[in-house]
Amino acid sequence: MSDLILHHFDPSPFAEKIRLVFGLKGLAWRSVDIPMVPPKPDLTALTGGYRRTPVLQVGADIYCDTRLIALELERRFPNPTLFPGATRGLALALASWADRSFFDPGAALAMGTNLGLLPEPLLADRKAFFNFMDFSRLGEDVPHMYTQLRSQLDTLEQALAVGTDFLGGSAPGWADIGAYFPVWMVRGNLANVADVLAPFPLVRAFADRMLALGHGQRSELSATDALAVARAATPLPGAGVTLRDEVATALNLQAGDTVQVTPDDYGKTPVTGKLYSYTMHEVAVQRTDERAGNVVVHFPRAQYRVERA
Ligand SMILES: N[C@@H](CCC(=O)N[C@@H](CS)C(=O)NCC(=O)O)C(=O)O
Repeated sequence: MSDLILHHFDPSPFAEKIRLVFGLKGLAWRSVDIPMVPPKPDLTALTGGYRRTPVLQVGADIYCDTRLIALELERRFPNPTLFPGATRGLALALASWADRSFFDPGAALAMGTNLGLLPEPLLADRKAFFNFMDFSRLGEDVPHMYTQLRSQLDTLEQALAVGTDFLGGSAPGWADIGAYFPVWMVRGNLANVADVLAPFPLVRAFADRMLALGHGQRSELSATDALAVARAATPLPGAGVTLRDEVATALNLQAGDTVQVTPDDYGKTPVTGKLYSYTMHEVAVQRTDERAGNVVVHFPRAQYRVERA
């Protein structure tokens, strides 16, 4: 099987989710360090324009968004599972809480308390990118964001109060990774993190258990070599279009039509290609790039818009 290649940067909290999946599943992977701000020409040669972090590459298949990357890793490496104790549906649903309600105040605090330390290009980019943050009041909003973060930390504390090591019982899974990654972010970014976490002993112990999962076996790869891997590989056949009625009737499309796929929340850069797969949970487009060759770019179906290009 081709190598797993993660395109990411170390401080990325969303990438930390996937590094923890590698840890949980004990996987070896290649790490390509990508820039924190555009331009990201080597990444977008693979994705066709998608710029968010992280992106998983396996040969000539490119997987965007942590929600799809997790499912793809589960499909390829089912043991140990990301969904212990029949938590699959709940864990997938919980991602909306983790990625938005819990992550947002943590991200706003990480930015708001470190405003003076952030490089100007990063600040300028994120102002336009994080459309859910009000940058004009990031500094003055710090106390408010603490209240928001604390309320989510307490929600997690209550979930852990049943007394199990992890949310689904004795084994860690995707639900835990979602619940933990905002804690990982604030631990790394807030100077007063000991005070912030002090009222939540179960969260602190849980975070230590999550940290112990590690990141699997990581080795570095250059972006140029990752592009060469894509060029030399052939994309997997894919699932085809399993929801023909939905595609034909609701979207007025057919397999092979030129479409664009765009995140519906933030970082809304469309990716254009030929419709390759369309299932309940995934949409994929095939595209050709001078440096990456013939690639298939996969996205989650939920929270992405598919339309004729
Ligand atoms: N829904 C996406 C969100 C990813 C996301 O927001 N990642 C942040 C980094 S933690 C990002 O893309 N920042 C801007 C960038 O890297 O260019 C996912 O789950 O992968």
